[in-house]
Amino acid sequence: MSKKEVPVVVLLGPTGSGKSTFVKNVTREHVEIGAAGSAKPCTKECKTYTLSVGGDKCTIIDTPGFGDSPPDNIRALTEIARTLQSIRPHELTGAVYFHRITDGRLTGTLRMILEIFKKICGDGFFPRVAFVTTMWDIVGPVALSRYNNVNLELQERHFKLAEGVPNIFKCSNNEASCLAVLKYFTGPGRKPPLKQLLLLQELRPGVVSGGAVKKTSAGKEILRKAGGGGGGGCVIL
Ligand SMILES: Nc1nc2c(ncn2[C@@H]2O[C@H](COP(=O)(O)OP(=O)(O)OP(=O)(O)O)[C@@H](O)[C@H]2O)c(=O)[nH]1
Ligand SMILES: [Mg+2]
Repeated sequence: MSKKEVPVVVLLGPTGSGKSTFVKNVTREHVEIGAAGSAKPCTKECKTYTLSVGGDKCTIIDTPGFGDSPPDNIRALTEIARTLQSIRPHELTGAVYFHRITDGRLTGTLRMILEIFKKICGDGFFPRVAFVTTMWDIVGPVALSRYNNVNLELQERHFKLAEGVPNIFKCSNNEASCLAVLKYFTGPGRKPPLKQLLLLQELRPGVVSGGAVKKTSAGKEILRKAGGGGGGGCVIL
């Protein structure tokens, strides 16, 4: 990547995990945020923001979250695939996966969503993946050591996709903790991914249809599960 090209980082994860809140914290723009405590998906379309991270430009992409409804998940994956296809492959520098620390360990749907994420990325992209646990600002002193243990366990058991990567960040709903994540992807030490995202390798260039997305590894992962749900619920903050 030349110096002039701006690294692009895609934000992915379960609905309500704090992707849009992260965007709001680093851009200070008006961003649609889900209602507190609501399980309904909020962000429906990908949105791109370019900002300065310690003097370096960085582009981030907010995406629709995943939940327990396969049709909604296929729709989200199709939207993500369409957006990512429009980026030059070598500019897509990293992916961030979000998890609410207050949700604790990865069980059920949360476990499945991590598997979808891994299939979106593929092994060749794992060294450029970072994990963010959110909601640390509401963890009180009594629960802190319990959640620190959960964080460590997540890192050891689920988030260690590549060796030697300091890839887990705690975010406390403020600018500094969120910018620290993006610094991982910017600056002179930044490295391009070894390979393009698996999702993009598996799709032919051109118009991305839901049918094509269902045949990708991530699409197949979504279709392995049955479920229902959906809806909306945004407020502007
Ligand atoms: N206190 C606190 N609240 C947070 C944090 N991150 C997210 N929230 C709240 O959690 C709710 C959902 O956050 P969003 O940022 O909309 O989540 P999202 O991942 O963008 O969700 P989708 O767009 O549905 O995929 C909102 O009410 C946020 O205010 C955090 O770190 N701390
Ligand atoms: Mg959102």
